[in-house]
Amino acid sequence: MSKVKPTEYDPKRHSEVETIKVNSNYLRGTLEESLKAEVTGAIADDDQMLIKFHGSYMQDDRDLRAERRKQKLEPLYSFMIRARLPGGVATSDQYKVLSDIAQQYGHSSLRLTTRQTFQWHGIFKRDLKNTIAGINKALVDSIAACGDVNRNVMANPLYETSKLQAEVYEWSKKISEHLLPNTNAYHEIWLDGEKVETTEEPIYGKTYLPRKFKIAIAVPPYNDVDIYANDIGLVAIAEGDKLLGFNILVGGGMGSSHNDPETYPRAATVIGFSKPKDALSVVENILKVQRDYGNREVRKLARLKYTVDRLTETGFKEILTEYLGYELEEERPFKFDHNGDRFGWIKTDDGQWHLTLYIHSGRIKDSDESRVFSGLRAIANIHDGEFRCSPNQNIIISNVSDSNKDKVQRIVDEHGISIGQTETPTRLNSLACVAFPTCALAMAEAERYLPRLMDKIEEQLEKYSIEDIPINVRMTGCPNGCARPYLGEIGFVGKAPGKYNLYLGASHQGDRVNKLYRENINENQILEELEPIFESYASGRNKGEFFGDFVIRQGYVNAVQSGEDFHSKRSG
Ligand code: SRM
Ligand code: SF4
Repeated sequence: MSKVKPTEYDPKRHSEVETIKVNSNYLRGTLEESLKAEVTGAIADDDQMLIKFHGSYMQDDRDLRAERRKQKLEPLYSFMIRARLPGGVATSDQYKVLSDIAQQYGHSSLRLTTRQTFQWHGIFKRDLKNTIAGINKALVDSIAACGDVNRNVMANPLYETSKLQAEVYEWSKKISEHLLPNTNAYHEIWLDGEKVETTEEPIYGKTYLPRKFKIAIAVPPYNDVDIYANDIGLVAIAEGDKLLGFNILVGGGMGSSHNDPETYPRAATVIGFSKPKDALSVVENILKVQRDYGNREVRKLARLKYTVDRLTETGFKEILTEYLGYELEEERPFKFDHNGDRFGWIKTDDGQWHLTLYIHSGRIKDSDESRVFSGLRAIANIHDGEFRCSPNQNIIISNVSDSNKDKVQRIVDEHGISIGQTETPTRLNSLACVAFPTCALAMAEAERYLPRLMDKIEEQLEKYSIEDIPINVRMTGCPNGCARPYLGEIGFVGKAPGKYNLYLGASHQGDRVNKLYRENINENQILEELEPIFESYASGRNKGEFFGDFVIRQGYVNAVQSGEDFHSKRSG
């Protein structure tokens, strides 16, 4: 195994993005000048890369591209802003501000993301600074929500033992804060902070990480954070309410490119156990191994999952041991039985109520069917607890007192918001990424299309009387995997407008990725392919057997254990 660090900055070998980072004066670039340029709604090319570290992406409205081109206008540029919200928690007062900002600058719409936070879309350049400053006034920021750094740290939003939950939530904040970049650029550019020269980035260095980096914490048996999709996963090991430590997982990730065997989704693997007192250092050192050994030449191969596979798991652990100065302890037994949200009211052991609402495709906005945007804002007016984002694009009204419970329920009813009692479990377990019109990388629709496809899939499930069995369905508009489609028992990945690759066979608990079953098919073909499988599942499943396991037992696809398996010829 080569222990040569490939990542000391070398402009001849390294990708252009590395040079942009090095030359950026710690993420400042020419962002201030770009914001002032009134002739265009865009910002300079290098700044488009750097602004990601500040939690924003430049985008354009793809629905309008052709028309604007015809009119010889530049594309309708605007910006997406993503909040950093460890564990997905916002107080009711914070939510009021975040919602009001969406009303003022973001078309009265908020996006609940698959990593437990809020996004605003369609912010024009002239409003960008006010918007980011406004978010910060609510004591929420967007630092490092995107870019080649550690992103929003996820943690289970809710389970019955409130003490353990509170502790794990604190860990998500601690890890997120610990891994924030040191540069003052964000405060200077967006908050008119004093200009302070940055002399070093103690954890990251001048080139930050080779690629984005993601961390999640899960408390078994709930895998609602999709722990296996993260660069680092921490699985809390507890005795009752007492946290004993964390099993450490590395190398999860979803992104891949169509027909490119070098790229693949990978479920993270367990490499050991850490006591709470060492956990921050373990996380920091894994990140540093990735910083020093990750691929800085080819961005598509730069995620930790490829570093782990290149070094081998044993090799990776050897280097980590060197960095830590000791070996991780043996992993402890754990079991997940659940991946997804639990809807409706639950009461925690401290006597507080929590209501998980089902938000169609994760979009908070008013429509003919339900007035989700207005309803949540009205709840914020009377609620003094929290709004918790789930990792599955839903929202939890959390810490509601007995006396407020009926009032909250009344607002929910008046605004036609779903509490997940009338939908099939399969619809409740479905996820779709944003895709069109804002995502620059979308090849097909997702958020706007999945609900319609689900209507038809539900008809089939009902026809074979399997509508009460939860099947995880995930759809993305491209193979980057933002709704974690490769962890779907049924995954749809956009190939072209109206065309999807159909993947089958992820585990229901979310620890095995799926495999390509049919390529480039339209809606009719999707339904034709799925119906006989549903029919056979209805009559041939074993007791308690989940759909993802059934399709493997029946040979529709092989189980995927590695990147190689993902691309090898399927059976069936
Ligand atoms: Fe993602 C890029 C949206 C979760 C893997 N993702 C993008 C961009 C920024 C497109 C771009 O680069 O121009 C999308 C912006 C669309 C828009 O208009 O908002 C985008 N990703 C999202 C969100 C909003 C999807 C959603 O509907 O909720 C999610 C925001 C999460 C957050 O709050 O931080 C989102 N993205 C994910 C996840 C899921 C997760 O992290 O659990 C993944 C798969 C896990 C992983 O990282 O491997 C994911 N996004 C990607 C990738 C592929 C990365 C790779 O390793 O190859 C890209 C493309 C890239 O980085 O080059 C990408
Ligand atoms: Fe865009 Fe692709 Fe991510 Fe969907 S999966 S949001 S289409 S990058």
